[in-house]
Amino acid sequence: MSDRTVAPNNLEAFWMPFTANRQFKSNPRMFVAAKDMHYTTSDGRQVLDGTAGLWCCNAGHGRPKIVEAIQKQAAEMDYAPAFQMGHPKAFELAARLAAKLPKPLDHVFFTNSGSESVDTALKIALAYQRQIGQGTRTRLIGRERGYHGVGFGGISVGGIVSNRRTFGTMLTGTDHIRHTHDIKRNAFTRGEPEHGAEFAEDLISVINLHDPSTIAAVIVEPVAGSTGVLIPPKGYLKRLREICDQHGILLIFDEVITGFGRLGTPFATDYFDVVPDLITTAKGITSGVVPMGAVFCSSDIYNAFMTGPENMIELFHGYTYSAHPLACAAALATLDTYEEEGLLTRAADLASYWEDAVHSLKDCPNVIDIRNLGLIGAIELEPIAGAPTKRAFSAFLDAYEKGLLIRTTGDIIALSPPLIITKAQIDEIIGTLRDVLNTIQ
Ligand code: PXG
Repeated sequence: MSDRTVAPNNLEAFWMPFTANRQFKSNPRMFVAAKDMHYTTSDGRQVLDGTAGLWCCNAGHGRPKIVEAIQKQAAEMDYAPAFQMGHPKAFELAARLAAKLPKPLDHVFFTNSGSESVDTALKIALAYQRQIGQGTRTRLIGRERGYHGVGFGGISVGGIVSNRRTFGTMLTGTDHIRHTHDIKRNAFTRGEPEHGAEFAEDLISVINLHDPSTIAAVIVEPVAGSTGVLIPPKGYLKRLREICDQHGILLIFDEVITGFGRLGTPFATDYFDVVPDLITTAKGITSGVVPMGAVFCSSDIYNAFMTGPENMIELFHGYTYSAHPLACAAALATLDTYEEEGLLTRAADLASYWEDAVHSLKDCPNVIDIRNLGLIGAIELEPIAGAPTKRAFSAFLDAYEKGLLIRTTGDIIALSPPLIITKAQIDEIIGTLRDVLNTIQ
């Protein structure tokens, strides 16, 4: 047995994130290696990755170009100060990303995670409004069931109750519009639901309540991921854009999940043909290999800060590891891999096969809804009375035993495989899931 396959004896010290620690530690599940579409467990089993890690390993695992780039970068230059110094790969990466963005988005601010991207975008929005003489615009609007990471900014505009309940009063001056989930009217819709564009009108109520002159920005996930995959109703995002335009409010798309090919276009903004003022990303930017995030904005926003004495810092914000050399090397190699293999649009080729596959689970026990878009799928289960989340978690455990990694939230199973998946592997995911749904209580 090689040292990498040895499971540790002592699991106590590590306080695991978003995990039932005691349950995990009494029956641990360990991955020790990963290649292409599969993980290897510590007991030597292969597990098919139905979730691209946590929605991040879009190019699959152990991709040679990315591995080589990191190795080379670590040997060449480990770190360069992020403030008042630069290194070439940061500029090269920003330019390559800018070239992929819809106009007028063309500037990039680097972070290390989705949570940091969200905080960065919210702060840029507030500072920008002030910069253009709209300093009364201090409110930030999010949406119920929204997930924008776990920083105080992100949980304040976020709408997942368990992520907020225990953390005090958070940011003041936030408000929320309703989520768009409407299972009564839209159950088993393929792709974008017909019903619910009118939920966008909530924004008008919030604007009227607070007065537009107090609102800086609205942030939404184009497709809500973490909460269990809520696809926006037809026309909804366009309507949000119109309302923001009418009232001088910035629109932020949180594309931490939808960015980098998940919907079959480079970004969700391309898919829905709605261009926000700011986009937050992370995850797929390096295919999950090195932590990195980025916020995209327009020259208008960037240039609004490029005033005052030239020796002055324009935005008092940034991270020690913004544009870390290892992350930049990984991201450049990831973009190469995406481009060489056409991965940023590959989900479009697979989308209808994927849609038929996930919807074929409709008649399995306890399935109350199935949703899909691009290479995202969700299967919503009827909760066990008095024991919410238990049914889906049993599915997660059973799937893992049967060699498939899925993700569950509440009683919803979410699927988001690496974009390199084959049709045979899609069939395998669905076959295993059918077996799981027929097995669990
Ligand atoms: N915004 C969105 C839309 C996200 O999905 C974040 C921000 C925060 O990113 P970081 O890198 O700070 O975690 C996310 C993260 C899940 C799951 O299973 C989703 C996320 C993270 C972990 C699990 O749905 N999304």
